[in-house]
Amino acid sequence: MAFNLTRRKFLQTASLAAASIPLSKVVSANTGISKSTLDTIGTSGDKTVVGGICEMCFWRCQMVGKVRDGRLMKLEGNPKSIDNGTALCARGNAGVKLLYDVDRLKYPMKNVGKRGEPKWKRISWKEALDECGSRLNSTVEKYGPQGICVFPHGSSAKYPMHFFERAVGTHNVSEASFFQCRGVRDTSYVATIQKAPGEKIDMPNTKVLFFVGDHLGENVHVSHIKQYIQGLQNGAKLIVADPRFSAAAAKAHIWVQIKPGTDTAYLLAIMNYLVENNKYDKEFVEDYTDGFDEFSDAIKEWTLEKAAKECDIPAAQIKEVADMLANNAPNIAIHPGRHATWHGNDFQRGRALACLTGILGAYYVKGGWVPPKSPKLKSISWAKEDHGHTYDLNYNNEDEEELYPFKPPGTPTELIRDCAISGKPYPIKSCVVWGQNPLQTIPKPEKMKDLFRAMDFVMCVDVMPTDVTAWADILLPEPSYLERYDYIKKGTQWDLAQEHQQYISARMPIVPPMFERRDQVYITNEIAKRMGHEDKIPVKNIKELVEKTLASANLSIEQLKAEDGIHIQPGKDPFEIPEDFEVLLFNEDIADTGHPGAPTYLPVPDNPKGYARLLYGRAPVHTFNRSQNNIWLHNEMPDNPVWVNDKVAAQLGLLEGDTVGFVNSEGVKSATTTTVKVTAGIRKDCVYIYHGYGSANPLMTTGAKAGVDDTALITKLAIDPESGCNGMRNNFVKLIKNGKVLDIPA
Ligand SMILES: Nc1nc2c(c(=O)[nH]1)N[C@H]1C(S)=C(S)[C@@H](COP(=O)(O)OP(=O)(O)OC[C@H]3O[C@@H](n4cnc5c(=O)[nH]c(N)nc54)[C@H](O)[C@@H]3O)O[C@H]1N2
Ligand SMILES: Nc1nc2c(c(=O)[nH]1)N[C@H]1C(S)=C(S)[C@@H](COP(=O)(O)OP(=O)(O)OC[C@H]3O[C@@H](n4cnc5c(=O)[nH]c(N)nc54)[C@H](O)[C@@H]3O)O[C@H]1N2
Ligand code: SF4
Ligand SMILES: [Mo]
Repeated sequence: MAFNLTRRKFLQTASLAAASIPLSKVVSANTGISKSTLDTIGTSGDKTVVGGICEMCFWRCQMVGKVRDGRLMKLEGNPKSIDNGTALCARGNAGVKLLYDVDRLKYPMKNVGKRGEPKWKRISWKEALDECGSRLNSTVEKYGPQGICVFPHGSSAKYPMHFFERAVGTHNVSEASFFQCRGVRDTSYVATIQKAPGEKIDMPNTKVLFFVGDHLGENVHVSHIKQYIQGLQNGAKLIVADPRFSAAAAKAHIWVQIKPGTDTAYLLAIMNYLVENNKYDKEFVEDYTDGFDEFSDAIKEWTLEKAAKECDIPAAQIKEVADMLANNAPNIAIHPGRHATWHGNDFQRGRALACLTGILGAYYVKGGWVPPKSPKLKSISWAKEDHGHTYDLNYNNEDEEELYPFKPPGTPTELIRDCAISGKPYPIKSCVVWGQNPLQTIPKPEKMKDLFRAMDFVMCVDVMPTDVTAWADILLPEPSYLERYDYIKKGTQWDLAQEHQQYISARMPIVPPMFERRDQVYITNEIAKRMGHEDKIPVKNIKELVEKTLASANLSIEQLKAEDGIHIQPGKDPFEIPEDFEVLLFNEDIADTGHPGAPTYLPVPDNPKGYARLLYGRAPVHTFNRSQNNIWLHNEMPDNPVWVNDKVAAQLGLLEGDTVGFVNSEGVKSATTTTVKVTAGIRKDCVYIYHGYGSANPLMTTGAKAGVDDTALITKLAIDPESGCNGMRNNFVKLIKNGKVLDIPA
């Protein structure tokens, strides 16, 4: 390295996430903004380029790049940011290594071998686009627009997604961030408080933080982590319900080692106790809620004792938690969750979290759930047309979505996969994958392969050769987030107690794109021209899209650059309760669809004899599989050891560091092995691995075959009945050591 710092030291100073340093040391107590390393490293000749917006994950922190002779040397948080400040996490810092990763896709490629066993031939952009245009066209001509399915994710996938949804007219669009992530959280809150909740809790100013499965610290989003740490520094009590001793559980005042899948029973018992003992916020309930009587009737059965048995935790601890919440209400922050697709009973858990917040009056108050008011900008994209499908987060969708009345926007993944594989009720024959890796992020990956096999045409736009790219007929390379214009990041200052401020920033390239990579607007427009939609093209190029969006706030790229990449303006009071705000403790619309109108616990299947439940979560220094080939991050966490309870390990004769493989209850074996982590920090009935490892694509020369792929073992679906989202945690495994399958003791 050119700097006079070793790589390891560099990562440590820079990283919020590196497990070796306590977060509180990185973040200063007053501002939460760590001192910029800008002054201490790099040489004076380095040029600072503003306008960077990270996309190593989807939190999108604001950055600057230090560029020397046209080469990016280092990324830092933008000192002007009132959100992430000068802090980036380990992954954000390591973006440099994605940029220059030699394995990255460089040219358009055509697969002249088989899907899944590709032989790549470099072709020209014209050839590639002609083929995409004509193949997609012929699908539309033969089968109609719904014959195309789209799996998008990330900032570069929005424009093409809108093209296929709005101009072409297919509703078969399934975003990973909805159907495998937060869609069910959003619709459960919409069905309760008319709004998607975000992660909008006022943590810095709260008295009690309540996390149900949120593992902040391993789940790393910089400004969110800053809020969390500030809350703890300000003396907030922390309650964490998690079957595992997560990074958050390690900081908790109360760790609830709950049996997986039973969280709704737990929340209902807390609420029932509060109601029965008159410990809820009567005034708030009177003024702002609806359906209290039906609600309190419906949850009556959930005594502390009943829940204690169901959740396998002490009744006294449930009471302790309930009292801690009630004694500090309304200044309590109940985290709405983020990755909420767990066990297929997730809509009801979301409803329970939202109702608990309601009966304790913790909406729009200091330390409670508060939605900061962001600047308004016009969305510049393909015009919406009437194709008979909905575009918004609106839970009363019509037609085929009646199956899942509280589904997020788009079509549930399973409906698309079933339709594509069976050809019923209609054929789906082309597939567009853009910034999603469904072979490692959608349960039952073999079914995904069946979908690809059933296609006439598969195109994929990506930056790395991840698993899904091996299934494309045409593979197109995009510039990374460091080489392109696109995303507008807007928001408010991270601490609501500070003066209300808003910001607007736009992603601008830190270095120009290399090789033959082309951005989303170029690719989409060229395909649109070839599919007869030229007249609808909304912008000529990506820069125009950014300019037009900024213009709606009287800004321009030039002005943003002059303002160091971030425009800051006065904000609005986030605590003001909207006129139509209402917490629907009982929701008649839900009851009308045949689902429970009051939050209800739906039990999940128990472990089959001899199996442990497979749990998974975030690796603090990786983002899913997308960062596995990043050499800095790989070196920090090269594989994902499986957490095994110490007593179970003793019974099985397993030692720390033993090599093991997995077999699940449907007979699927892991393709790779990992090592054992023996710990008292996990329940006996489950094992845990970090998600995103074990890539099968050998073209990722660092990341391939590192660790075990959790998704490959997630072969049983658990579809949430209200939302159609994919639960993933009703899968059960045994460990294999030296070829011997070990039964997990009951
Ligand atoms: N088993 C299991 N499955 C999960 C989860 C889990 O914890 N366990 N988590 C779920 C959650 S919360 C989510 S949000 C989803 C995420 O699901 P995905 O969006 O599928 O996850 P990523 O790994 O981010 O994969 C995205 C793909 O985008 C590519 N990519 C990265 N940058 C760019 C870019 O700039 N342009 C383009 N075109 N492509 C790019 C990557 O190389 C990768 O192939 O996964 C869900 N699925
Ligand atoms: N470093 C890093 N940070 C990330 C990401 C990343 O890829 N890497 N991805 C981002 C994204 S897109 C998302 S959606 C978020 C997800 O982050 P979160 O929403 O916080 O995490 P999950 O993956 O849902 O949850 C994992 C935790 O749930 C616990 N758990 C498992 N089953 C149960 C259960 O039945 N009940 C309870 N109470 N707990 C249970 C696990 O033990 C684990 O600690 O992280 C974000 N942050
Ligand atoms: S949390 Fe980390 S990876 Fe995510 S956007 Fe911020 S710096 Fe990048
Ligand atoms: Mo997510």
